[in-house]
Amino acid sequence: MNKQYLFRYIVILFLSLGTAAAFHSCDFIFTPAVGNDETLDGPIEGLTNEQLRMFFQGDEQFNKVFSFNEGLGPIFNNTACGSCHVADGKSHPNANLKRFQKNLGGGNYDPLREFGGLQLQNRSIPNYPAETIPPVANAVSERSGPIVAGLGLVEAIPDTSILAYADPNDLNGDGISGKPQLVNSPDYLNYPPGPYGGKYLGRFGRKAGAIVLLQQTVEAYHQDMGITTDLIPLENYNPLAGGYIDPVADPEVPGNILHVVVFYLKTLKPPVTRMQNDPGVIAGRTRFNDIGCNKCHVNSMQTGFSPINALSYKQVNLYSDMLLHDMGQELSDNFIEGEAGEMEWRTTPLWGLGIIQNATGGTPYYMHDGRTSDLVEAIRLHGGEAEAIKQLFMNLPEADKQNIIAFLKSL
Ligand code: HEC
Ligand code: HEC
Ligand SMILES: [Ca+2]
Ligand SMILES: [Ca+2]
Ligand SMILES: [Ca+2]
Ligand SMILES: [Ca+2]
Repeated sequence: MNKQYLFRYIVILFLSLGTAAAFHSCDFIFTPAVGNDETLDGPIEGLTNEQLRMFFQGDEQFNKVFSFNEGLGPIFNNTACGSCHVADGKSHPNANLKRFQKNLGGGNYDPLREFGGLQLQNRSIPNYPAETIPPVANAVSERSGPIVAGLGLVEAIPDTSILAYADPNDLNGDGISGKPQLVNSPDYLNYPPGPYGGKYLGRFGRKAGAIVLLQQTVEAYHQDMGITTDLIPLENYNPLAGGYIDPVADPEVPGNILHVVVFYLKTLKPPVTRMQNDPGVIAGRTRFNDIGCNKCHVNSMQTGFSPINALSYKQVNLYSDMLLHDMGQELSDNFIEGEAGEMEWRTTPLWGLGIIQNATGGTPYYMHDGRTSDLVEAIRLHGGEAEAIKQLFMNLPEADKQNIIAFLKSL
């Protein structure tokens, strides 16, 4: 389960055998997080023993593969959280999920609930039909699972810090109009009316539709795996096939398991940077900020108070403003989600970018649906609000472009 600890142990063993000289770089040995920087898995520093115990329980549950006898389905997309967030990283595009709706124009849509909208569950248990996308759907949003590391820190960033970057009407005239996703809290969270006209600031998901990690987790169990929890105890079934009684009493996952999985997400360490002393990386960072990539990919924010000490008042180098941006026609999914229109996406945090290929067979996949494995192409796909800054990138001398790429891969 934990390569990095084994690795540390081996390093210590080597040191005590006096063979340290066998390593060609001292850096390699004395970096505090040796081995830690090649994997997204692992706890954030500063957890108590009790918290570490919960973390490891959560890790196990996150990777637990559900079977029919344990409540999987009747309809589902995949059998474990870890099947889509492989090693806590991004999913392979063949594990993408799809949401559909009928976009009626002018910001209106029909969620097509009678056909199982909004999420397509394309798999099912034996003798029960999976869903298909009905022909009336004119919007299909295909999404790959994002990196889940570091999200406890992201959750602990105060709303005000994120909203400080919002400029929905571009009043400062820089062409960037970050917009907050504002959503109603689902009944099962039992929240009071939110601070923004009754709504809350959404942060999680590709269009930032979920407010907190608990919500994201409950919905993932229910929608992605067909697993009921005490927050959503009713099965998700295919409306065209009718209700379904399975052999497993609901909730299929008890509250304490839900709790450790959420705790695990909260306390997964943020991705660890690499090659920070490389001259190309240093130059790339400067260029990245000079040409304005950081207007959306805000380098860092600060957490506020958290009941989990390790998350309190920490710098978070997430490279995102956590806001929605119009990214142009080429990235449109024609799909509306809350405040997010067809062309709008939440700025993807860029941390972990350099190691995501470790979990997907050596090939990385970028953008919301994993459509490209090439970072330059990922940047070229930026349109809309990012068009002008993308052009600045495209017009850079080749060496500067390569430095920016090296910088991205160091995150
Ligand atoms: C079928 C694949 C799949 C499965 C299974 C799955 N996820 Fe996800 N996950 C996704 C996708 C796709 C998204 C983006 C969703 C969106 O855009 O709304 C996501 C988003 C998330 C996020 C938010 C990430 C971010 O950057 O905002 C978290 C946290 C998360 N999933 C946790 C879980 C947990 C916990 C489980 C298991 C209970 C799980 N997921 C199961 C595909 C999956
Ligand atoms: C207007 C805001 C904005 C600007 C400016 C911007 N980005 Fe992005 N970036 C985004 C959004 C939003 C996404 C997610 C788009 C998607 O997945 O469809 C994204 C995605 C990315 C990704 C893919 C990440 C992944 O894991 O899939 C990379 C790499 C990236 N941006 C790099 C850059 C670089 C380099 C620049 C400067 C040349 C830049 N961005 C400028 C908003 C922006
Ligand atoms: Ca079930
Ligand atoms: Ca459905
Ligand atoms: Ca602006
Ligand atoms: Ca059941």
